[in-house]
Amino acid sequence: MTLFALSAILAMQPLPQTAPTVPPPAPIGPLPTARQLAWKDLEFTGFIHFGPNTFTGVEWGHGGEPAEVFNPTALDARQWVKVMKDAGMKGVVITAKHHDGFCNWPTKLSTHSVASSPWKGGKGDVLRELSDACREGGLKFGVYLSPWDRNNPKYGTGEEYNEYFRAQLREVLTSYGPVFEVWFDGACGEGPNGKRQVYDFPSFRAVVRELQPDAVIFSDVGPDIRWVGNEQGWAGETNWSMLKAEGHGIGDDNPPPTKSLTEGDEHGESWIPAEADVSIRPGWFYHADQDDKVKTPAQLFDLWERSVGHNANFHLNFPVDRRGLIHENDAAAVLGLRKMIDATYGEGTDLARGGTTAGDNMRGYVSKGAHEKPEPLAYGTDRAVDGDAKTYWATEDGTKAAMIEVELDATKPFDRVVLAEPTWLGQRVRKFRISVPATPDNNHRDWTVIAEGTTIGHKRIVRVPETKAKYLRVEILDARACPCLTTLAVHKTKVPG
Ligand code: FUL
Repeated sequence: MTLFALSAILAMQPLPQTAPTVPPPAPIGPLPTARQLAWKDLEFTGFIHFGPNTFTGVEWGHGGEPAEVFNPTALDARQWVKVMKDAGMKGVVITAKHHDGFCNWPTKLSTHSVASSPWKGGKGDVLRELSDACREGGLKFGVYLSPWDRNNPKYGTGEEYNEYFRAQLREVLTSYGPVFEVWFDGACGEGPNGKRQVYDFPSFRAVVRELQPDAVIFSDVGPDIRWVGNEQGWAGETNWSMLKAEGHGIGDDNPPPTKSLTEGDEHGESWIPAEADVSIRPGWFYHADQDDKVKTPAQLFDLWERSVGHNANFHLNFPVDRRGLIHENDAAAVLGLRKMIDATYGEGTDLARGGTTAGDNMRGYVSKGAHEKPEPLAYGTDRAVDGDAKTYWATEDGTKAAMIEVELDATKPFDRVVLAEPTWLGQRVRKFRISVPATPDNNHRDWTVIAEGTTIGHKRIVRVPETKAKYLRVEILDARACPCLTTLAVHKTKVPG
């Protein structure tokens, strides 16, 4: 059957009359908050690890390092922002304080900070330089503040340290303008006196909500964003934005099973989407002997597709070097990644965009006879190929399976199919299948399955074998509620020239 024959059959179906304005599908919970939706749209963000470890060459400082070791020779936060902006990142999170307790801002609460270092004669403030550069360059600014503090004598005392930590949070959340993300590491080791601390996370979160209500809070179990369960930068092919967070803690304190962090949980009671973090080098902090171990653009592209393309955000770390710059090798690699993304997914690369579509179920479709001239439908199949992430193809309530077809430019091969759901209505799709006509005459009777998959969510990039076809069919085989798609796109990977 051709697309047009299919449309004609649809047109002949005695579908019920509907009101002129068709209501959207009812959302199915749990649902994202506005701040979670805004964060998800960022897709690709930067991470900066910088502090005494940069100068001592370790990953975890013991907290006894003298502040004198911190002395970048040419720190330029504008260079960091330029690299990240050029790479297409939308925000950056910096280690305001790592486990060694050294503060990258001149805190009034401790002497273990940039104020005691030789850098800029003790007058420097890394958070100020970065937040100013972010404002100028149009990048969102976020902070990592490690609760584990191997320097502060209050660590391990209980409420006294928790109060210190909340006061630090207040400083960083009130001094540098809007903060889009607050990153709570779960590590909880011993402090300078050998004691461990019991963190009061509910009270830490309350400070963030009070001072930066639009900021998302990251930890193993959210509340807004979850860790993806590995530090390699990829999410599961199955990846629900829901998580069973109840009863689980942060760090070593009864964490959720790794699989549920990597794949989420269809039955999770909370909407907590995944952030996939990884460093562009083996270490989070700078080590000169890793200058030749920077991930290649092709490796980064693979991770980008397996994070952003698996319904997670990609959070890529740069270990700023001893000069206070993103190293040339790291900058070249991430700009190489950008070129690869643009060559494959950039403007004008979608072979399905604006193509003729059909489907076996369209919400609010009313037949006016076999020879009708189709009118644009609020939830027609064409909404999935219009390039607008806010419009979507939707099906009638009660539907669990539905099919959409698109006519492609037959002359070009492809190897990627991109699908996306309107996640503000909840994540729905459990299972899908992608096919192309089995015969060169496109008889529309025989189809070859080229891929099968599970979840979709905000964005699902499906790697399919290189295929040349005139038509593409996506069958949603199972869903939690009537299927909807904002995007059906088709691309061919290209090595940039
Ligand atoms: C981990 C930390 O222990 C590492 O040093 C690094 O900061 C990474 C992002 O999170 O838990």
